[in-house]
Amino acid sequence: MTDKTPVTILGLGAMGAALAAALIEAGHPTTVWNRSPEKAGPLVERGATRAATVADAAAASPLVIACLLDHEVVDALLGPAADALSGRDLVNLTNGTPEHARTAAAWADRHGIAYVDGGIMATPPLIGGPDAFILYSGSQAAFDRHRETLGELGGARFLGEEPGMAALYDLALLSAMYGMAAGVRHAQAMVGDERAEAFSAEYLTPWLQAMAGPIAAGAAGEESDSPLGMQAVGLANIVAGARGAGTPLDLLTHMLTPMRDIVAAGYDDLLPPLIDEIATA
Ligand code: FVH
Repeated sequence: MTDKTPVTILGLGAMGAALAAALIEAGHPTTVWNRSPEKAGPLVERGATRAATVADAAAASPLVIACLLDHEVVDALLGPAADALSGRDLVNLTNGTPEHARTAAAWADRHGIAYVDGGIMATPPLIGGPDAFILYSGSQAAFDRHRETLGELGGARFLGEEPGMAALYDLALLSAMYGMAAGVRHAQAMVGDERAEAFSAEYLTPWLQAMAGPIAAGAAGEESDSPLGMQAVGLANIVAGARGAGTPLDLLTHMLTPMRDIVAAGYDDLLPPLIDEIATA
């Protein structure tokens, strides 16, 4: 016997399987369901119970966690299981928009289901470890009931009862990640494939780690030690250097337009060469 809350996981893709594994590891009675049932095998070997249907899985636990491909799949699977979910707490960790979250919360409310939407800020191997955190918004009561259980998956951060907040922050953080990934690829392309690995390990990773804080603070309006005029000149040099290295300039062009406006607004003496550089990018 255990006093740990029984949990159901719907969806055993890379992430759902990691969530289930962390809960089993923490001692929660864990019921799993997946469209392709064979994916439950390794989890059953570790102690999970495989449910034959979504409704059976939902009925097995007071806390049901969905981690599926997208909200269309969630709707298709959970719609017919609404009666089984009624009276339970549903935490939906499927990636989606704030509008998806609000629609799901309204649907849950109509069926007597307490709904919490979530955004996972981790990759599957990080789940359950110190670097994982998960954003939640929606029913405060349901979140409070399961704060400890959800904490087994990674740091649990509640953003309030507006159901779309977790999705909004999730998508904003992901947009920063994809922007960074594009910048990394651009930097690696500039130095060339043969140097990319050593360059990344020795210089790029420490550089990005050191810069993340100052960049976020500067974008949030904190005073910067790096004057805009200097940055505009530097950006023009990056464009010229990338062109010299034969690297496509697409990534830089979206930064050049606002920079051109900034330069036009206050750096008249820098304007002609920068406009030339930018105009030909
Ligand atoms: N993996 C990651 O790095 C990210 C980290 C941040 C959060 N995301 C989101 O988590 C959701 C699930 O992602 P995933 O990594 O588990 O994705 P997959 O491995 O592709 O698994 C998809 C699951 O969805 C099931 N599924 C897909 N289509 C259907 C359908 N038509 N009917 C029923 N189930 C469906 C799929 O089932 P199966 O293919 O195994 O039968 C998997 O269980 C996602 O929102 C990420 O954005 C992960």
